[in-house]
Amino acid sequence: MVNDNNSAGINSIIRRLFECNALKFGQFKLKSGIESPVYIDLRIIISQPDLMIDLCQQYVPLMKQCRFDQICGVPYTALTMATYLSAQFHYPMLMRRKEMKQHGTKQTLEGVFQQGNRVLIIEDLISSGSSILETALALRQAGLIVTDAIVFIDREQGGIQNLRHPDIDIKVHSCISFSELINYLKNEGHITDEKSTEVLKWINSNHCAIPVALHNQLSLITRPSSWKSYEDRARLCQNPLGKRLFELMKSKQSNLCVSADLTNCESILKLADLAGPHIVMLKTHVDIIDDFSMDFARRLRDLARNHNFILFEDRKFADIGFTVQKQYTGGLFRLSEWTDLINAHILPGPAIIDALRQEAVASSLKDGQARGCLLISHLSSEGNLVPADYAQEAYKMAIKNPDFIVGFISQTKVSADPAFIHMTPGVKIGNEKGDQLGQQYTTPEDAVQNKGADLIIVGRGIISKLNSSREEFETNIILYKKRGYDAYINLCQ
Ligand code: 5IU
Repeated sequence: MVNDNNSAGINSIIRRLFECNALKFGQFKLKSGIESPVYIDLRIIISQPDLMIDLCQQYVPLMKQCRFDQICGVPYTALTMATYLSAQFHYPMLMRRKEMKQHGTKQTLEGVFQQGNRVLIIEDLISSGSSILETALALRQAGLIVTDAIVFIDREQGGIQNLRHPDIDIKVHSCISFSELINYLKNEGHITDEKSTEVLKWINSNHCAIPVALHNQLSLITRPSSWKSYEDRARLCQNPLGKRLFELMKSKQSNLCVSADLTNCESILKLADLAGPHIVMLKTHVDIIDDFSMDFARRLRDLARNHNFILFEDRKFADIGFTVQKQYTGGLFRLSEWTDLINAHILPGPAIIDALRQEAVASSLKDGQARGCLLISHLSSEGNLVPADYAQEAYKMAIKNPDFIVGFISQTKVSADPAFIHMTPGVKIGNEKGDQLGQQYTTPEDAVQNKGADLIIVGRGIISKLNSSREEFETNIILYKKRGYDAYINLCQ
């Protein structure tokens, strides 16, 4: 945050950064492959000692707010900044190697420390938070305590929220936010109004997540035993439906859910019968069916029993507890009688979970079948307004209700707890990036490896072949099944 005392100082730093090309505007390809209209490269300050000193001074008031014994810079740029801060203000430093040493002691941390010491992380800027997390994991693995990090620029791409996740729990303090920086450059006439609007819009719609492989490492600290196979994960589930789902994924060698977005009962039953051997779950939107009847629901349930898959009604409950109970049990659809799984928004607050659970338990007592609920943590549609900390709030509600919440409908990993399943829609094989109405597609491999999906949800990619020959339908669905499952298995190796 720019405060009055040091805003003059920080403004002069921003101007000098701009003048020496550390802040660039144009078209840049980022490490992630995304094209960005702005590029920030603070590495060059190592060649400008006066700028380096002034910039590091900005960290000092924030450091005074943190409790720590030692500091550690994230390699490489911030290593130089941490060195200055350490030497100038007499804070003992630690150094983390980015690459594992091939000879000698093989240690990744250099310097003197004791287990239980508190380490403050110094970084130049934050986008997803991955670099800070990597450093924090190395420090925590060595028995050090990490609670805070300081960065110069917050790119406002969700990194601060990502690191507030309860599995990570690092508070990041920043000297200046991206929008403050852009506003300053605009007000001083360094960039045009149009440029400022363009880059602020870009930043707002380009939030970034912690990569799946890194998120998975979190559980290595809390659960050192191997957990990655679906079998291992079934054992960790408190919810019997979650357990059944992981077991099905193992026994059917499938992590495929078909989204039966069809508008008449016969075609859904045909799909269920043809897809049944290859899927672990069939998802419905019953309110799009023209001729719904409870007889259809019973026939669908019989097919689900015969082919051994789970029935998921994508109802997206989002009302007060009193209302969702009635929507779940009553009306034309009487969902609680025949569906295994439903989903809910967390927007109305935690009572929505209690309300749905009460009815799910009552129905399970009647028919002996386990029921569960997913929380919606993200949406796949373009320009959706789900805020950056929504997934974290979903996670907090899920960990309070592990008996009922099976996992998340997500676009990135929400939890490192292997008992929770992550299901990802918006999956299609081919080059289509989306449809005409905001849907955004990704491949099975990208969904599993980069978006943290344990299970992929595929609608039109599969149902479009329902009226083709049986052989063509099967070849296509088997391709989805194989690509989704292989992607998961590859991730485990
Ligand atoms: N669905 C999404 N995105 C979401 C959520 C649900 O696409 O974020 I939450 C549903 C909508 C549709 C199915 O029923 O998943 C995807 O169908 P296609 O694969 O045909 O796009």
